[in-house]
Amino acid sequence: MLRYLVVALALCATICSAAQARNNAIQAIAYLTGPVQADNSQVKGNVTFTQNDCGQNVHVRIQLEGVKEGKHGFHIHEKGDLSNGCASMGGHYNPDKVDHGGPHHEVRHVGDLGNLEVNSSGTIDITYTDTVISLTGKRTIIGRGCVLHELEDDLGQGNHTDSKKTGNAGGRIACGVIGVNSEDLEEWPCRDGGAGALRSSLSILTVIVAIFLARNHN
Ligand SMILES: [Cu+2]
Ligand SMILES: [Zn+2]
Repeated sequence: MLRYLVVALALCATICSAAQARNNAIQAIAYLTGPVQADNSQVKGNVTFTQNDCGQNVHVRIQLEGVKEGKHGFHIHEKGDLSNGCASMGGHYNPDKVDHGGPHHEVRHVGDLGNLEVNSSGTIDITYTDTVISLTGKRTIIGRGCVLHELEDDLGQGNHTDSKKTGNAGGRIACGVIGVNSEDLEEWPCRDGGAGALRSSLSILTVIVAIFLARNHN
């Protein structure tokens, strides 16, 4: 009897781990564009966001062209409203109502992604990981705005009156709405704590129980 139980538990552990390994990354995309400039250049390109499971960090890939050389503030803004171009996307996404900061600061807007540094080619293709934004749960950034600014974001460290609000990053030179780019919606929205974390602890627990039972039996 016990032997069957051990086999059943081991089987369950295998199935649970298989479910864990399933490719269920959640992906979102924003196509950014800006107005055509006097020199005929235009900022455009994709920003893709990938979250491998509920509650995990988000990998952000930024592929843009037509950007002037230098540092440019880059944020998630609260609205996905393009009715008046980038101007109608509202302020930085800031559900905690705190001061503006940099991506690695303890105090920051959820939407504060810092600066993009662009070289003289005007193109950029970088990937970085952010620990605050999420594609799931109550604070999903999906449906909100992704905005590139004319100037460098001072990350809340400047003397300007706007420093603690916007980083004084100047005008909005390109923007786009963050949309779903994923077919697997099974996990949405994540429960608090994350379904991935729950599955993971369940399968570990099952393995421990199976080992314990097998030992006692022999
Ligand atoms: Cu902004
Ligand atoms: Zn901000």
